[in-house]
Amino acid sequence: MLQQVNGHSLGSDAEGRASLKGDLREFLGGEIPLHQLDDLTKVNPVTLETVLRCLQARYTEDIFYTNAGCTLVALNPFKHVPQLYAPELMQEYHAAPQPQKLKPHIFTVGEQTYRNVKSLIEPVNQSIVVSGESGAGKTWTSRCLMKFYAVVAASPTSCENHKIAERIEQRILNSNPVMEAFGNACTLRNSNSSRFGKFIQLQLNRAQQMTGAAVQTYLLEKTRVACQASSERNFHIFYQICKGATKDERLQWHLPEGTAFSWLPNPESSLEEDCFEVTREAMLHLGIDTPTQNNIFKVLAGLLHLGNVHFVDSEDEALPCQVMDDTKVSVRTSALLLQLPEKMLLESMQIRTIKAGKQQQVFQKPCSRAECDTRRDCLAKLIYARLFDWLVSVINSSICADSKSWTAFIGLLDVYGFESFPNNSLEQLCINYANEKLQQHFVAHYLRAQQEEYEVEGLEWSFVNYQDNQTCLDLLEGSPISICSLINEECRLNRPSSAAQLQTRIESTLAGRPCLGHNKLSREPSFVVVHFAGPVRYHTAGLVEKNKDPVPPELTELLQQSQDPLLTMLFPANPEEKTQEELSGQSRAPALTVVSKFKASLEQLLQVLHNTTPHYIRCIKPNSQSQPQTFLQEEVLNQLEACGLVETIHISAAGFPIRVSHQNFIERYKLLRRLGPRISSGLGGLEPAKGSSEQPLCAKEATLQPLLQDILHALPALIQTAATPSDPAKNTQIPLYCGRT
Ligand code: AD9
Ligand code: MG
Repeated sequence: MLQQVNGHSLGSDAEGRASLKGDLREFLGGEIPLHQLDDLTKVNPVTLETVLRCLQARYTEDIFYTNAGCTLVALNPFKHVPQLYAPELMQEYHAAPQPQKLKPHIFTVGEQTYRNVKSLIEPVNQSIVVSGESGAGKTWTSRCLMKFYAVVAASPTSCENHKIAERIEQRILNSNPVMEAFGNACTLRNSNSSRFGKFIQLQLNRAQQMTGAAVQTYLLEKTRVACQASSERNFHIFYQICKGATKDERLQWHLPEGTAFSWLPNPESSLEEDCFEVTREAMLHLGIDTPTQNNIFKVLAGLLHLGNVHFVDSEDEALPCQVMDDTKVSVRTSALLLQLPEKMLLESMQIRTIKAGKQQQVFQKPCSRAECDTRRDCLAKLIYARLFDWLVSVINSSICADSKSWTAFIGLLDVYGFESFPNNSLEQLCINYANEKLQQHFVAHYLRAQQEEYEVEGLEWSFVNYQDNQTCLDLLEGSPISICSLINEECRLNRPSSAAQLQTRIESTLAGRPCLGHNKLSREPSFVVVHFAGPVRYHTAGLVEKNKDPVPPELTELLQQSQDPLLTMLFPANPEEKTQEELSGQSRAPALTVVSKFKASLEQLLQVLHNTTPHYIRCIKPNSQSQPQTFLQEEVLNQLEACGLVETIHISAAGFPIRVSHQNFIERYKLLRRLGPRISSGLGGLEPAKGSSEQPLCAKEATLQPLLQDILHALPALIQTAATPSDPAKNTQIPLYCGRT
């Protein structure tokens, strides 16, 4: 029996598996088992159903990678497959004359980018965009690619900074456990979910050795420090210290075994929390010595105790609300660990300082219980976010090569996947906005640009339709009015009922926009955006406040009083080093909102990506329960649809897979003009023709022979085209061979 999903008829899961072999002939009219189809462009006809069945057949046979034209599809095995990532296999792909002829693998993409970097004219920066929904395997894939480059691009020299002589690639790999301990957490979708975006540039010298790396992070979900959705957890590092601290450390950090912390929900065991030693070891290798580490962990313990401080309403409104009796000890412990005066710590949460009038007179106002809670949480977020940024800068200073020692980079982009929870807020809006931008980059770079180019070049081509997400991006960020601009506007207006106002304004000003969904069912103020990956309802309660991300100046001033060496470094008392948040609290300069900052950093990222040759890996999650051997058709189908995989395959199947700029082509193959007459008579020797004044070809040129073989069949036309471009100034792209099957 077939089931109907999104208009596509599908076999049930069990039936799908049982009937795979039978389906084969129907799809191919041949004898090749479906699971042996390495490239989805060869599935015939290319439909969602055939693509799905091919992927399922391969998954059933434990084959997790499949080519889809320009993209590699990676199915998450949800089990360890060590032989798939063995160093010997890395070497095999690296040594292969044509790695694309081996089984599809992330190492093929890795090797391809590695080879592409080496251009005869100038090194070409490459990027690998790893996408997919939360838990699909993006971080895993990026980690494996980093290991691949560490093997194939190993540098012969070791670096001796920080008193530890070791290879740079090892140090680069060490950045992963540290960043994951501090930036990943268990969510409903993934027990090791990245709560920040990451772009790492692996820097290569002319000899193609990895000489360093630079990490850029995006929007850490800092609210998680003080607030975790039900069934979710705080950042791994908090659990790691609670579980992994030694007896002595427990004493120093005031973490007696079995202490309950409000900010450590769901303390049941997980794999990630057993990694304290791994985290510490990696930190050490990155130059963070043991005393500094202990300082970091002590501050984190201070935050845990801060989370146990709870307030009760005061009976007299003129008085600040008080700390609950049984949590007074938590104020004391937290102040001790953060090395802050206890009274000042408490007052910074209980009393608001307002500056008003031309003279900037100072008034003090007692805070309500809710305000005290907000200020406590704000303090924790402020410290954690600064600590995270500092860690990233330490990592960068430990792994980044100086600009003279590298000539090109391979960028790996691992940003949080598309998210849709029962309750979505500003974090999800930013995450999904980033995914829309990346999808647009893919569409613009591959689906649209390629087809437009064929048209310009006068190639025979029938246009393949694809889902363009421009309308969604117009809704999110377009000018003059968009969801982002309205959220920013609400921040500026600073109205008390911003949640309801925001909903009303979105509904009235943006009414009729195709990607603004209907908002009939929700009782709470919200709006729905129809993203390329599906509709998401965003609740507006608290959204405007989060966008402002206000930091009361008293809190920064408080932290500047700390005697703790780490906090002193993170919050310098020198007013010249004041950050924008601090300044905005004291001056009238409008603070940049979270959305504005995020938008700016995304634009920067896309600029970098535009200047690289991009490669795409689409990670697919076969089921949402993280179970091995379970392929849920509906769930996979939704992901295939969301990323427009079928359209990609159509274009890849019909298009020209390799494009080279005119200048690069001439440079690379000018040798052919000399060889041309001899090639046509059977490749001849490398000696010049008798009586010719040409020099004999040198050995280096002779190594180009395999390349020449590749394009022999297209040679006469190519030489003609390359030698006489219609408009050389246009830098015409030359399709090297046609991929039509
Ligand atoms: V999120 O957007 O950060 O929430 P990711 O990064 O897409 O997400 P991640 O790489 O963390 O997902 O993968 C989720 C889990 O799937 C991992 O913790 C592994 O347990 C599992 N996984 C992913 N890929 C592989 C693999 N190739 N082999 C084995 C895998 N397990
Ligand atoms: Mg991740």
